[in-house]
Amino acid sequence: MDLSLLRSKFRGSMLGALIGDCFGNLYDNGYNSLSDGMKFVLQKSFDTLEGPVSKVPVMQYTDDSAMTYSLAKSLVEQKELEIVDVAKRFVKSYFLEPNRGYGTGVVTVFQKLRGNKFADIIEPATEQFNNQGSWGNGGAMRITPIALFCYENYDNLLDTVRKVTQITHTHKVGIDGAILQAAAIYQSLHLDPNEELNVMNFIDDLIHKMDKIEKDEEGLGLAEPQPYKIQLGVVKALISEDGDSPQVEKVIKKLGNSVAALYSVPTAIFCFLRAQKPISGIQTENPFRRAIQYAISLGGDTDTIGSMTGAIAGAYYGEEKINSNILQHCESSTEFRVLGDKLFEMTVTQ
Ligand code: 8NA
Ligand code: MG
Ligand code: MG
Ligand code: MG
Repeated sequence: MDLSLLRSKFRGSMLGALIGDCFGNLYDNGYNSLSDGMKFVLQKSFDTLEGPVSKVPVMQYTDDSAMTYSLAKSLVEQKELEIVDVAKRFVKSYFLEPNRGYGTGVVTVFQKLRGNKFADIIEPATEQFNNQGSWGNGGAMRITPIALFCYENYDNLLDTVRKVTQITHTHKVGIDGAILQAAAIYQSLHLDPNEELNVMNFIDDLIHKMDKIEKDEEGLGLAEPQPYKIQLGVVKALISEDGDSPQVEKVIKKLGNSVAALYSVPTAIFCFLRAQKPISGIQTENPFRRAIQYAISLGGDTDTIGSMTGAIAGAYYGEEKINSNILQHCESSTEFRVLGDKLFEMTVTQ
């Protein structure tokens, strides 16, 4: 692939994660889809922020971007995955800014890590929720830098995702959600946005990957042994249903919009793929924006589903499709672009 396009895709993925989080943070709405009124506000807000830069306050990012930033910064400075360094940065960043909307359980992990002076990186996470570990989407929401870092090595991707995720999430469903999100970004990075996306191939490739991963894992202890493979099948079925209706209620019912990785990562993948085509009620020609706007319109965990959708879409389209005025309204967008560049420079053989 052309190197300037690939650099743009690295930037796009980091920036997409940030934009989805910043916008989504403003539309947190319990577990209901956005009301028609709020959808209208969202449409107008994108329209306004795409226009000439006004004095609208900068949108703050949340835990999703805080952790993405820490992870990217660690990779760039250490030049490899240094798991203790990553854990220290997560903890430091949390105690500096604890009000970034962290999950209620994960805070205990940060306290224990600080308490044991990082002597054991995994134990605090394994003790979560009566030793089940967390199945929240906190592993998946921050995984973008790892997908970029492993651009040239899919075999490393799985192991690297597992290590980074286990700092806070040891439940298989939490880990596999992070793997699926990373795999979706990885696939997007490798595709040429100037060619029409083969949506069915994209899903089939993910189903194939998750089938293997979920089969390789023993003792899942769940009624449904291949939950992500099943949910990706649902994504496929929903995509196949024609028409331009946004199917919001059906998507929420079948794919979910919650903080659970299983009921948010497949949703983000669906949003990216569905937004290849126009969606009624969302007025934009820009498929990157459409994906994030659609993701947020589903309600629920809007910052995280918006962020995960943005990371996948940005990795596919690259920075070209990201409105530069919007970026000026997102906290730390310059830093996120620079981190995308640095990850590109250290990862891609030039
Ligand atoms: P987490 O590990 O605390 O998990 C999130 C939540 O999932 C927990 O608080 C539990 O309610 C539930 N949960 C996870 N695993 C289990 C289990 N084994 N048994 C029972 N319940 C369980 O944190 P996380 O990092 O996974 O959370 C990520 C989400 O939290 C993201 O959406 C992030 O943005 C944040 N979040 C914040 C707000 C907010 O506004 N404060 C709202 C939603 C989500
Ligand atoms: Mg958040
Ligand atoms: Mg939220
Ligand atoms: Mg969230």
